[in-house]
Amino acid sequence: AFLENVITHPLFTSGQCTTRFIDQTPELFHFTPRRDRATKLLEFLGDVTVNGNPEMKGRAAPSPMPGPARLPDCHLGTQPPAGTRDRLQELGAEGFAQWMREQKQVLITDTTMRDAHQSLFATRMRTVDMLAVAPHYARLAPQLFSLECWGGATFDVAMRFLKEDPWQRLDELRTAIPNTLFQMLLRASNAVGYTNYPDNVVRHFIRQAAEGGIDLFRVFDSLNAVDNMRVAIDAVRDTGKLCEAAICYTGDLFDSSRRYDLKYYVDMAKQLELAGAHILAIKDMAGIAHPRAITALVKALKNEVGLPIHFHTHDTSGIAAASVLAAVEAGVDAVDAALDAMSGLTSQPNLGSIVAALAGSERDPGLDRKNLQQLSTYWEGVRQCYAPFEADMRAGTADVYRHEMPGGQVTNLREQARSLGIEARWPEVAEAYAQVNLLFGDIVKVTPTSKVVGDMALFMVSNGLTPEDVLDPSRPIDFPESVVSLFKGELGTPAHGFPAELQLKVLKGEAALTGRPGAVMPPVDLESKKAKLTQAWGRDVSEQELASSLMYPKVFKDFAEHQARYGDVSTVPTTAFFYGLKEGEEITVELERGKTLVVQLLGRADTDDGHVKLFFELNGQPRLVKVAKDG
Ligand code: 3PY
Ligand code: ZN
Repeated sequence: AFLENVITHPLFTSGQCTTRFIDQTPELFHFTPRRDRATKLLEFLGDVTVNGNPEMKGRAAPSPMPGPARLPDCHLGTQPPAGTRDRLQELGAEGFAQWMREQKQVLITDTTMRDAHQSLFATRMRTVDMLAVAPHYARLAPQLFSLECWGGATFDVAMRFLKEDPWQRLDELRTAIPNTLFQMLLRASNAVGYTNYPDNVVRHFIRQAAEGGIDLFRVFDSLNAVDNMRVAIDAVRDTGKLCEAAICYTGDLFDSSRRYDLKYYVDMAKQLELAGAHILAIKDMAGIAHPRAITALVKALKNEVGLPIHFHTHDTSGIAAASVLAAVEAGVDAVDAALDAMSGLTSQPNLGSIVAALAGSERDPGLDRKNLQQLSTYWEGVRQCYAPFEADMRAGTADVYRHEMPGGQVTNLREQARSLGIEARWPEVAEAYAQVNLLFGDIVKVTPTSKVVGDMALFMVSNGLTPEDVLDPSRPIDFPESVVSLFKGELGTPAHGFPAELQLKVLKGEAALTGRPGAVMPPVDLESKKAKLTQAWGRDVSEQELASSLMYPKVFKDFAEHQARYGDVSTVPTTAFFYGLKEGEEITVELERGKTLVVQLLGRADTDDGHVKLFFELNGQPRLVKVAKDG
């Protein structure tokens, strides 16, 4: 390394060095050891083995450690049969929507790779576990309408906690599953973040997602503000992909004390149709559209709008499958479900059971039940690795009709409560959540507004505040930042506005935005942002990485640093990623297509200087890694 530093130094190469060159050029002694990918990988495994994955702090590892999940028994040598993606390519977006309306079967979306794990174990499912079963999906379930496999919280969590590139996940899944529509959840102008982005950033993100492999964008706004959805709707349409615009279901259609009635939804649906949606989603993020409500809603929408309708719900109540079947009965065109082993509780209702219930009927979804069972068996094995992230929930609960928490939020909010040391007071948090909704004027609660309601609920419980205390003008309150931002109108403004007195108190006299937040945000100079990133990283930065950085600057930076230090860790088997290796344990890691490493931990020894020496065998060769012990 020293010699290399000498012969590459500019003074040396220009022939200008003197005899004092070595003494006067200290940088010759700065060695940046060239670490190949295998070395980086061993360092990562070494660090997790010695210090643990920081993500696992305070969580008990599963015991016994789960073995590999059982893959379906299917021949992968054949071309996958044509599916909905081929149909979209053939018919175009408008033609595809027309096909959806005209055909009889109920179309089924599998949410396992997005909402199901977001809702059951805080979005922690890793790419490697999806990728192993992906080619099987393409062959065993080509009749599926779509796979929801991207967007929502997956983008953030992939980089922040899993140290994976979400774009790479999309690309690899796309290669493995060429035939079925890929669906993502897009929070309109909040894209895949928690705050509004400038219009050109939203457009740029959608273009990258479409090019990266997304075929169907489910677009929603967290306050049901159609004006806030137009930028995203137009951008999706420009890509030629399917634009599914969502109405977020809130409250109870039949409860006259609530503001969300049939007319409200029908009006919104008509606006979305005019705005250019190809498909209409009923997004029941909390799972509170009970069978009677969904029947009335689907019938009304079928009568009043010409779009195919796609129903999304969660099983938090324990009776969501009844709503799915009611929606099918009422003529809905497509429904969401999660494969059996990943269904129920805060996730989607059970896909295999819905298919069984409809088998032989006029609307039989035409999926092979034995094949679905094999896929589910695989997920059952995968789920065990993520047990430490699951909320200890054993049964459905009718309480969801009162608090209206989105399924995807329950595990996260419990997690936040845990980190504040108030997890044992969960029933009070749920109660406070319902109170905050009323304090805020009965709003739609879905990411990001649901997060604001959750923040405020935790704030009230931790500080022992009642709704009366919150409203009391003589009691000063330092509201959480997210609450201030909501009342400033930074996520938009509900059609009925915010309650004036509380808004005054929260904003302490500051003015609020009233229009669409994106309308007053200057565009970002994308070229110069990219140039800055290129300079900072000393390498080419892709448009996708630019999009990651625009969404989450700090998270992206930390992720890119991790990647520079340890390489791509997405292919490390999940137990090794979270729990490290035990002595004697052997794993295989695919570094790139056709290049597989076999890694075994042979033994370990503590040193006197606070390090641990790990003795690995890498493809049969001994390798020593020395890891500093944390703290
Ligand atoms: C998300 O935005 O991530 C959601 O799942 C909302 O329901
Ligand atoms: Zn959902």
